[in-house]
Amino acid sequence: MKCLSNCCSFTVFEPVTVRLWIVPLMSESETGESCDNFTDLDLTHCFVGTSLYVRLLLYTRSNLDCGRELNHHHLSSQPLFSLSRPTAFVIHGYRPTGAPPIWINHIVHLLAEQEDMNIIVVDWNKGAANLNYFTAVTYTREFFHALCHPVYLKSLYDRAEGASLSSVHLIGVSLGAHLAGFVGANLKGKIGRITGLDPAGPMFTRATPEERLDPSDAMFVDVLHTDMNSFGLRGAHGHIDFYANGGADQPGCPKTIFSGKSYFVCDHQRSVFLFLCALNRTCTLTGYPCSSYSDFLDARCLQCETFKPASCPVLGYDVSPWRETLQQLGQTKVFFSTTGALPYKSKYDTRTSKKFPSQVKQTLKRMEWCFRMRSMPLTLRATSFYSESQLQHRLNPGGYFEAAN
Ligand SMILES: [Ca+2]
Ligand SMILES: [Ca+2]
Repeated sequence: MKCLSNCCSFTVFEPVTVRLWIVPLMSESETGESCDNFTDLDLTHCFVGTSLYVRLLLYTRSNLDCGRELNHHHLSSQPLFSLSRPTAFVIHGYRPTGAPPIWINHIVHLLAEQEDMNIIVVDWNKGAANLNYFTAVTYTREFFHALCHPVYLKSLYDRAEGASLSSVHLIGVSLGAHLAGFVGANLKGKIGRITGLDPAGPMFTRATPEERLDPSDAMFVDVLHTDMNSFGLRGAHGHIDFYANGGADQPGCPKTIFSGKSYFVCDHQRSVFLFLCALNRTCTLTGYPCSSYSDFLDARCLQCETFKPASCPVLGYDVSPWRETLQQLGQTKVFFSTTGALPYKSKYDTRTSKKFPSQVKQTLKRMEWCFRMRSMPLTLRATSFYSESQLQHRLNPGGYFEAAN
């Protein structure tokens, strides 16, 4: 069935006729330009099921609010697309309601603020909008052919003087993160960067690196985890894996099913909102290398010497201060904690007085850290400046440190 107008009807189960209202794929901008919109579907489409159909919508600083659909096999036929600029592909995930992701316009605008680039929104809403999640997962396997045949993409960059696949950045959300991995793997890992925002867990928990996002899929892979115990994927999958608040549950998200849809999606969606916040520089989310979240909370992971002269890695667009070090390290797990609402302030910053010698500063940092992170009895490790007994502290609910003995 093909819809030629904004409204089409068809029979699902005789004699019930379902009428679908489809938001036009094209609209006019304020200046009268013709714009291509993200595919807007509804629950009825999801119930009936959609087949995979991929659209590439180009945004640049010249057309930030007016997408232009690209020809899959002739990207450069659109005059606004320039191979001399870096290119970011934004790939959404499973869409159980069929509605466009609410964050698409935000991420387009924020990416354009970072630098002058081609921003290509990969609209695979037809395919992602299925009540049956497993159908959407199946589509991810054939996705890269529909997105833009890897051989074509490679030859496009090979032919262009001064252009390189290393200037391509794939940003994938949930299932989109694995899609980005498949595209990257088919390009032999020559894509510059893949950012995976809470890569999807269901159907991927036992996947091999070839079957999911992994560090070999691009020259640099950074991953953010926010819902590992539900819709996200456990484990480390990039050169750097950021674990927000431990990577499983997020502060401010509902704890009971009585909160409705938000109960299910809040932790998972937080990955997008944290990344937007980082792009917007509203929040500075520094990740501290650590073996576990528990050790992080106990302030056992404050060392950033590995990254000198830079500090510890910060979530966001610019990874240049840490990129080479992280590539050499192989895979690094880093942790940070946030508050439960915008601007998702980090609960800890590294400000300490320069008047103190380094060991005292370290102790003060640990005390401040525990003050912020824990509301339970805690023990600080001794340094040569303080005896073990001096470092026994208890944090009371009022927020004051007390000597325990
Ligand atoms: Ca892979
Ligand atoms: Ca969770």
